[in-house]
Amino acid sequence: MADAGGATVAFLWLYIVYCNVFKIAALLFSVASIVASETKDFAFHAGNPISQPATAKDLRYLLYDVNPPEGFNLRRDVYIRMASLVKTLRKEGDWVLVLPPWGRLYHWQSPDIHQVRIPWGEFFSVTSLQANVPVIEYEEFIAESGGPFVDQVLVLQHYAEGWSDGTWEEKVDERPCIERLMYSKDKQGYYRGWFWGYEETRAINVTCLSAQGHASVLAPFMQSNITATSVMLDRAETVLHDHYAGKDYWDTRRSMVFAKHLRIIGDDFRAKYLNSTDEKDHTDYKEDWRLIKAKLGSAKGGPYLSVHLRRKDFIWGHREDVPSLKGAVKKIRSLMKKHVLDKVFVATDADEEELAKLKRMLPEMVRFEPTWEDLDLLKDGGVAIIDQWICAHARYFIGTSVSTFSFRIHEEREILGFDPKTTYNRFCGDSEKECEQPTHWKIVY
Ligand SMILES: Nc1nc2c(ncn2[C@@H]2O[C@H](COP(=O)(O)OP(=O)(O)O)[C@@H](O)[C@H]2O)c(=O)[nH]1
Ligand SMILES: *[C@@H]1O[C@H](CO)[C@@H](O)[C@H](O)[C@H]1NC(C)=O
Ligand SMILES: *[C@@H]1O[C@H](CO)[C@@H](O)[C@H](O)[C@H]1NC(C)=O
Ligand SMILES: *[C@@H]1O[C@H](CO)[C@@H](O)[C@H](O)[C@H]1NC(C)=O
Ligand SMILES: [Mg+2]
Repeated sequence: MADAGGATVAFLWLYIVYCNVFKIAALLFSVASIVASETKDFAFHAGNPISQPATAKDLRYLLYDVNPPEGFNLRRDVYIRMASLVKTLRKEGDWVLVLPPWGRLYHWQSPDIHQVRIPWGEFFSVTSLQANVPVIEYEEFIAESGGPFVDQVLVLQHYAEGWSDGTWEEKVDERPCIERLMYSKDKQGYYRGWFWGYEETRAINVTCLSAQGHASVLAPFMQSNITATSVMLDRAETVLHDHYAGKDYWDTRRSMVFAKHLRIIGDDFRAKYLNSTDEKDHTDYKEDWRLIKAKLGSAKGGPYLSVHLRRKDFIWGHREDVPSLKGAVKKIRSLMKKHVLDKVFVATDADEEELAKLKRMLPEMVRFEPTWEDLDLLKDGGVAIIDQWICAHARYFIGTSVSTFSFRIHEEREILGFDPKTTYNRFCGDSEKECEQPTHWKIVY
């Protein structure tokens, strides 16, 4: 089937080389001033000890990490919770969110590819994130805060006793650690741990914190009981969204703009193989997410059906709500007929064996299949984003039940202004005659 296109990849090489040169220059000449001049007033940014010596001593850093087995798209959701917490913290004090490098994800199994210590800039537009809340990459944190040290790690956990007398209440308490601590003391008395693959990073203190409630339930404790400059929350997925699908949720979600090089590759692929361009499809995009406010139903989408077919761990448990390949293909054909679409783009994590079977049953399917060289540059995370971007631009989308990968596509389509009927669809299991369809979450601007 289709490859990513040699010219695009050559362009990408230049782009990444350019980015790396830029990154080094930025570190040498002070990150903030360059970012500021590049983005003018587009982004506000973290305080900077060089340009703002008066506030430097008050600057505090929030770092976080997520339970190792969690995948890319749940991690994107946890980012939204932490951004919300930082907004709350910033009501009292100059807090900055440090972006946890990507790596060692269970699903990122492509062999021979270096997939740790990946900065957010490889997947997302960091200036777009900064227009929502001050964020910095981890390496900027090291450079800015004086070295690879985290003052205080708080490992979040639930309450050992569960909900006391069955009533839910929001609370936070320092408690002994329930699970085995994933940090150990070295000879110098510092704590060593995973720290996103940065072996030289050490924590000065690690304690456990039982927390129950929304992300911002942590704010009073962090403001009053902790004096450390840099505070890392481990197991950050333990806390809930402050207000799921509210204005603040959507501000943060809209700011999570995919990195430009990934969007360009996705757009080139759409044009080349799917006869799809923003102009024809009414999916115009603006670099500044704050200017995007598409009316529901205004996006038409490219002349293809898009499908997210989640397999692997979703079928190992023989879940009732996930179809067999045969069931999925039957549904795909009926949707193509109903919507008069002769092309189908398939995003899937199916293994080799299932993929071969799917190709036999659905020979006309179009997939984004990177070469090894492409993959080496884009990484599994970049390929997943390109798949999501192409799915997001189709005239009609159908995803897999309770997959966060599919949920993120719903949101992307909501931002682009698709009619909800073309977005909030999922495959039913073979034994389900009808099944409950995903919820429509409307953007609050
Ligand atoms: N490229 C690509 N990767 C996928 C696809 N579906 C799943 N994956 C991979 O599998 C992971 C699934 O984990 P996650 O993001 O947590 O989504 P969820 O488990 O479906 O809720 C993704 O992050 C990708 O690495 C797909 O359609 N295309
Ligand atoms: C924070 O400190 C105050 C005052 O010392 C104390 O009453 C409170 O219990 C502490 N909070 C937590 C969560 O430990
Ligand atoms: C570690 O942090 C806890 C919680 O803030 C504090 O009670 C304790 O004194 C700290 N230990 C050291 C050695 O700083
Ligand atoms: C692409 O789409 C346009 C309509 O938007 C159509 O006129 C044209 O024939 C299509 N090209 C191909 C190759 O399908
Ligand atoms: Mg997952």
